[in-house]
Amino acid sequence: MAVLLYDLATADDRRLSPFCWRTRMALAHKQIAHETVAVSFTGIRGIGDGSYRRVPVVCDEGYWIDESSAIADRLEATRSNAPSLFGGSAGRALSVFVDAWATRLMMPIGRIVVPDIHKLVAAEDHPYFEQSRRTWLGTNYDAMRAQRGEDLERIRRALAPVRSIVAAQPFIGGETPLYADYQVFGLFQWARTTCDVALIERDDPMHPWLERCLDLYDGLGRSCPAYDW
Ligand SMILES: N[C@@H](CCC(=O)N[C@@H](CS)C(=O)NCC(=O)O)C(=O)O
Repeated sequence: MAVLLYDLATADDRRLSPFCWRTRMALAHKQIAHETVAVSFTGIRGIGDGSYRRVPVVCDEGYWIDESSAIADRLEATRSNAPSLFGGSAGRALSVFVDAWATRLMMPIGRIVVPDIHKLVAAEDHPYFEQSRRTWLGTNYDAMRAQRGEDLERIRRALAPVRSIVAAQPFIGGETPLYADYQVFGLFQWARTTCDVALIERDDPMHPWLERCLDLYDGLGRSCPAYDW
């Protein structure tokens, strides 16, 4: 197999990483045949030459690369005959903006999903996962759960700009998706593969967009266990 994607997985093979989902969707968008290699949190250090601390990591015909945005750039540059991930320089700039915007949602979503992810990760990951997430989020699982309602409100308010776009057109990219869609979709995959708290309600105008993203590439987003919000 020419292309391998090292993809974060829980003990029951839920593919939970928002960043790996960006890359998985980008690979499908670019019509690149690939295989995924499931890794646990503590398994990341065993990838390649042992220097990686985060996934996604891709081995593209022997060329190793990490960082989801760098991977997207490489796929765009090396597969110029396949559909574009950005649709030109304006779409590439849009993705930089969406990356920064999505990063601001990581903490409130993290506080919602992390206590549930703890129950799903491999047993050998438990001590590392609890300590690292406590450091990142600055609080313990009970306090995260207590804050869920407030975080949910914050997330739903923060989704307003994307909501208004996808209420008016099928995808952020227009009639068809761009990488910006996958950047936002990754956040939803992180949550729906691990947590029964729905980030959006069924009557939210973002819900049809989420369904459209889930339908892409023969239902790729539905290919691992997840909650049906
Ligand atoms: N900026 C990186 C972020 C990647 C990242 O944070 N990946 C998480 C999974 S979502 C990870 O590998 N975490 C490993 C850990 O926390 O030990 C990217 O865009 O690829």
